[in-house]
Amino acid sequence: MEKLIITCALTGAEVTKKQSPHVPYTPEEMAQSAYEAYSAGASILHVHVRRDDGTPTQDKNRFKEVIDAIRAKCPDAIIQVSTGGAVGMSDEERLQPVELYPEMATLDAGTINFGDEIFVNSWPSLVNFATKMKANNVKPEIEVFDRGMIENAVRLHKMGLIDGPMHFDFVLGVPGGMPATMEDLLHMVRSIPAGSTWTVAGIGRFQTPMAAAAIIMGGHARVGLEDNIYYSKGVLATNGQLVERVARLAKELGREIATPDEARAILNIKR
Ligand code: KMH
Ligand code: ZN
Repeated sequence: MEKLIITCALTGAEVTKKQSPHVPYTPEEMAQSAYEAYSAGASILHVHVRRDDGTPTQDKNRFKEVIDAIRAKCPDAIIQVSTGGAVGMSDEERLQPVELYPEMATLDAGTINFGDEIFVNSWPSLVNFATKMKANNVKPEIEVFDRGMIENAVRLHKMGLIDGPMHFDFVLGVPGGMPATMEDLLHMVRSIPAGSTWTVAGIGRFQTPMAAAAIIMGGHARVGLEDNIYYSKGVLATNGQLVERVARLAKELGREIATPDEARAILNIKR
């Protein structure tokens, strides 16, 4: 089995310091939390950015500040910027970090109910996002919250807007999206084109079980405070602790951890 790529979703757009003091906001906090995750075995850092007061933003300058701070501590980590941003942002706002030519960016592959809100990703938006990523040589991580989104990605691939082999992230357990069960994960894995790679991000208490399933099934795992703030019931986690646990589980199960360069080779990313 190929080595395990661990992605750490450092902060997201929704969780707050009120919920957990470990949620990083400032460039310094982001760099420190990224360093702990990277040292524990994360080769990809999934980056959203916040203002100092925690407000989510897609501002290009703020992204640059955060990426520079992370780079100083984690020189070879793969930076994956979010183009999902926060619910309600415009496409132009969300696409700003792609102008920094990151190695990877997320491409959210369809519209879903997202808790009480609606996360809008219309077909014309998907074409727009994929076109910009391709033009800037950015590898998309296709974020899939529901089965039909795989078909949107396949259609973009057939149009020549996403190169193969594609890389998917199944985000399972969002209220409004697919649940985080073994049956659903298996269905997703069987539905992607042959040769594709995949990661799973289980939301909340499903984070560790889904990561364990990925380790066993030959997929890759995403953990981090964006998706889950707890280490165990009622016990808050840091990003470093969440990554460390997955790395430990992988070792116990005989799966080696990919370095950033090994992750680049697996995902076909040329620096
Ligand atoms: N914050 C969510 C609305 C992504 O990073 O691309 C979208 C999200 C997905 O977090
Ligand atoms: Zn995200």
